[in-house]
Amino acid sequence: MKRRDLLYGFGLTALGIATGRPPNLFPVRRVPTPAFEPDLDLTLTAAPGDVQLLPGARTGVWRFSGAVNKGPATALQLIPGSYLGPTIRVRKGQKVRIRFKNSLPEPSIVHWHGLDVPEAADGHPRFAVGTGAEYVYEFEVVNRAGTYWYHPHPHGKTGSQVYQGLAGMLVVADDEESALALPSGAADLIWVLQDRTFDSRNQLAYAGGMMDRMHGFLGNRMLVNGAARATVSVATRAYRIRLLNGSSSRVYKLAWDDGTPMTVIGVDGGLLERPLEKKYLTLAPSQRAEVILDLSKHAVGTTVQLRSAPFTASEVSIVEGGMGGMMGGGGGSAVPNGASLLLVTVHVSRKEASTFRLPAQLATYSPAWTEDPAAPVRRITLDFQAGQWRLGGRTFEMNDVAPDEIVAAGSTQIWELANISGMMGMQMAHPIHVHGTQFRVLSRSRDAGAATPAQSVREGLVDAGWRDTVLVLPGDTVRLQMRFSSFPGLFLYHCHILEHEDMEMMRNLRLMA
Ligand SMILES: [Cu+2]
Repeated sequence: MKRRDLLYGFGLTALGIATGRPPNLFPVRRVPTPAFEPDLDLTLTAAPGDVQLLPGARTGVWRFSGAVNKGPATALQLIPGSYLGPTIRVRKGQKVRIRFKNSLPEPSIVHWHGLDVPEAADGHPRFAVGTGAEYVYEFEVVNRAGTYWYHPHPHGKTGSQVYQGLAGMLVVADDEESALALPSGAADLIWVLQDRTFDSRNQLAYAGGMMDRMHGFLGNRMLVNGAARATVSVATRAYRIRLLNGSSSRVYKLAWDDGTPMTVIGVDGGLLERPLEKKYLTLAPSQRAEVILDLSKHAVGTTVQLRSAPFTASEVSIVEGGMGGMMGGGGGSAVPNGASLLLVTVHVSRKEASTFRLPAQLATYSPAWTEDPAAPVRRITLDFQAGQWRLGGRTFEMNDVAPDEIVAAGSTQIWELANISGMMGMQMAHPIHVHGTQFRVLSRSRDAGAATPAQSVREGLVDAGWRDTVLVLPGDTVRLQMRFSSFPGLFLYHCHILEHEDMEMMRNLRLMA
């Protein structure tokens, strides 16, 4: 072990001592804690590899692979033929240790998106480990049953690492959910929606130039679970489908092509109290939704398609002024935001007796959620100035925390996220993600002078239930009730357009014990 690693392992930074500043207590875990007895002990390795994505040459990717060191072998489930990492299945209350091994040619660190975990297990970019190094995560699953995911979070490299394939699902189960007897096993599907651009040799192309960074990268091919033409063969029964928008910046407005409503049962933080029927379901980057697709009345031989319905690109991206003509609305992609897209073709291929009835009540929030009229209000503007997307007028510094970014762990605040017009009129829809919490959307209002009505994307928004990522449309002010993690430490909030995150539309949040 190197001297530097030893210092980190014992919680001191050499830098802190050398510069005369008080040494930071870095809660870094390079080795397992002897006192922590995990129910589940995994190794998760990130490494280069290749997969057959298109006919012809195999595509080079970076991918997670896993192994179970202790606990049920079913805790890791591969998505066949996909570059996606294994789906990690855990139960609420389980103690989990994950040994992350970085076999990439550059630093990385993993974030468990949506999970409420101690500071040392949250994957802050300052914890990134180099090639050949390990980082040990130890936490108890305290979240409700739901569909979460994991992805890298190194500073400035999150977009390119996720793009190259580093992402996986993390599904939490609990007793309340099990009692509902929702479709399970082969009827519990995961669909990860991503867009990619391939070069003439079938390799992933991630430009990462100025336009892609400003507008967010948009690929020209839709992949679902890594498949380029996703088709699923199903029976005449009900399915639970867990959807993740795993794209860098694309917004999906999801609908079934035969007019079947989207029956939404869950969002980022688990099941809704009651199912919700929507004509469209808007899914922003990093958001999850769970839907029920009941095919019991469909005839064998019929087909249903999941599509992203068209909308005007300016609903999520407004570019005006002198550079408007040059920049366009879609970051130069052949397939701009709002294009009509085929995502999944579902073939009803066999008969199966089905007696599933969707319960009218899915969950009882405990403790019951209430709006707190006495909670302090913090207004945070989202805007574009001097070539930077900003949060509250600021951009990211690795250890920087402003006074209004220090709050008591476990406390409640109202956040008003105001998406205001910036330099040259540039304005985009930003999916804002907050680490270590699931929050509630209280209300969404619209600036009277806002440039576009954004009716179409707005129609599909689901603001009910627990969320860790909210889409703030241009001109919108969204009021959230935050209930911060009870774990003290340094956490993050940021835009989940991965190019915006990498260009530092991100800030620290310090939770005080
Ligand atoms: Cu953004």
